[in-house]
Amino acid sequence: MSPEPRPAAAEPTARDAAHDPVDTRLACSWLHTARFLTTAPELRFLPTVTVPEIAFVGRSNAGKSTCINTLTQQRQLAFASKKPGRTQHINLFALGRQGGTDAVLADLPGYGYAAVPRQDKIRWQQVMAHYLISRESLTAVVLLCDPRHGLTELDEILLELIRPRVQAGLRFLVLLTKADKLNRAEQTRALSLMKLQTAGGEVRLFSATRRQGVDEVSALLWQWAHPDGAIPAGLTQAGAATATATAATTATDTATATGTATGTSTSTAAAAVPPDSASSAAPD
Ligand SMILES: Nc1nc2c(ncn2[C@@H]2O[C@H](COP(=O)(O)OP(=O)(O)OP(=O)(O)O)[C@@H](O)[C@H]2O)c(=O)[nH]1
Ligand SMILES: [Mg+2]
Repeated sequence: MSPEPRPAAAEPTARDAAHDPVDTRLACSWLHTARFLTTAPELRFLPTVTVPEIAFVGRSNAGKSTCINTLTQQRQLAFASKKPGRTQHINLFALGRQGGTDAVLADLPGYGYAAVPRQDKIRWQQVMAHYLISRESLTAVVLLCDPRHGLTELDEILLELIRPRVQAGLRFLVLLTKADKLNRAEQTRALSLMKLQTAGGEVRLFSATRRQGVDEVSALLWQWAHPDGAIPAGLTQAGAATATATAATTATDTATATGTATGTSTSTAAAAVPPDSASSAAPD
């Protein structure tokens, strides 16, 4: 555990975004355009992307894939499963209207699941570290953390890994997932604690089943992807106002992702992250 304060988040905040209802409608409509782009076992097989890329990272079973499905209002876009370790590749989803792409979401394999063989653990953690350090299009990271478990040692290592990039402008948000499992007092306590741990950084409560935090997070992602406020072609405010908010709650693992991994990356050697032998992510 590092005594250093965690990376603080960049402005503007989700709270600011939530003050503007147009932003929320636009954001939800935009997120609903998400479609599968590609899947790859490691960074060097990912295509080069020239638009902002937002990665969802965190412990196995934290709810990353479910969060992506909820935000995009699609039931089976990303793999989600009760069984930890379900996502084993880096999966990219393109966002944008009329065939255009103005941002990409990345669903990363989770870490910390004890039942995974040691070699697989090391490989996944290296894949993730390599991606976080070297992926040039990465402009934002959403760290999902189940507040019932708090930050794990591997979460702390991840925070240290991305600190230099956060200081250089990478956006960063901690989502306290499965907030529906906590009562109101526990939620308040968890939020305060995580804000302390992230040195006042951006932290939000999130529940896929109750859609808690969905509008705020959607608006924040929209702002991250469109920092100059420009509305992409084909996404008018009138169109956005009619966007459906079909809630994707808990998705199942029936989808198959068979995208072709193309392109190259200019990345350097992966940072060695120790396997998490102590903790185990128990399925809910
Ligand atoms: N109660 C509740 N359960 C949730 C929520 N989000 C996800 N889950 C459940 O948590 C389990 C794991 O969800 P996933 O989205 O597959 O988690 P993941 O972080 O992608 O897991 P890996 O791919 O293994 O890294 C599934 O059974 C989900 O239904 C939530 O907000 N509330
Ligand atoms: Mg997953």
